[in-house]
Amino acid sequence: MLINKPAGIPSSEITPPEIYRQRRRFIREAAALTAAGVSTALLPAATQAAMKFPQLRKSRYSLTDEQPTSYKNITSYNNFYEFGTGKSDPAERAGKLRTFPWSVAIEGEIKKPAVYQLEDLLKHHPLEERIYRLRCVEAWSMVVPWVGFSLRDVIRRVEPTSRAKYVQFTTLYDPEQMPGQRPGLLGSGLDWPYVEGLRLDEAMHPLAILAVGLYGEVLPNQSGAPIRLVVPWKYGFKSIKSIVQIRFVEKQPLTTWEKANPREYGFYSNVNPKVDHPRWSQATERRIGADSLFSPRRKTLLFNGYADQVASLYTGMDLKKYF
Ligand SMILES: Nc1nc2c(c(=O)[nH]1)N[C@H]1C(S)=C(S)[C@@H](COP(=O)(O)O)O[C@H]1N2
Ligand SMILES: [Mo]
Repeated sequence: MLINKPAGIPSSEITPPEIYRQRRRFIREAAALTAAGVSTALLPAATQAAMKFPQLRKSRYSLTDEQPTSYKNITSYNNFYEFGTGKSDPAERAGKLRTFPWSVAIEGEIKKPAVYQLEDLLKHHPLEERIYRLRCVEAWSMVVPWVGFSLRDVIRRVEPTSRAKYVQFTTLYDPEQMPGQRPGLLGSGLDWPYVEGLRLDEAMHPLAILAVGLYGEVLPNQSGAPIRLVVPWKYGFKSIKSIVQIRFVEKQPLTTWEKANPREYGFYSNVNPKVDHPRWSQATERRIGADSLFSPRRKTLLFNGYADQVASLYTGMDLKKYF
């Protein structure tokens, strides 16, 4: 699936540093082009090919055989309130976000706090393709072939102390680049920057990933470039985009959506057909691109279908209380 091998080099001879240098080059190219406002669709095929990840391994954690949603749908129907609340706003407005250079401050209750360059994370953590369902709290869903690496490996590398109980993630705050963060017409009423959080054991679950691409290509800005979280058993809003800080903390972080409306959005936000949103049912969903207004609605599954893998994280917890 859109996996590109550099011409003339058999896979067996590609060494890890070579792959790393290639990734670095095309991420820089892609970033420079998007920063210049160039639509990648207009670029010569050779340049487009350079933006694809070579040598992606298939993950054993792609647990669905459902048809992936089209690239077009995944990248034109988005939630990214930093660029407006409309579904087409992110694709229309995020193009100029500068995603290179990019660093992520990893800090708090860990032994190795540092500001990590994105390239450094890519160098240390091999990428793979993970096909996951994504279920939005608004009762629609998609199937996305992400490119990413496991969050767990990053956490192990920074060595949490015994006081680390939660992980807090923060999106870039830059009203100049993100019009939705300015007071005014695009205002969503959210408090910026966007903050999300996971319990440390949730963050350590092998299904939780940091994604840097989709469909074998560098993430387009509207999808959360250059690095975003993907937690497939939770509602989409937990999967925070364009991350600049990962902080290990003792107390449960106050997330953006809880702050905005604690009655409607809880910290856990596990996909659960039996716990309705106060204003609508969560029992069913519509698959973007596949279902029409007349199609029968799909049943939403507990933990978005990942119950066999994640249910044990919540043994003994009242999921109606910890929603
Ligand atoms: N920073 C940030 N991250 C965000 C959001 C946002 O508005 N800002 N929206 C969330 C919501 S509600 C969803 S459903 C997913 C959507 O991801 P997608 O646009 O790649 O499908 O991103 C999540 N991450
Ligand atoms: Mo969402």
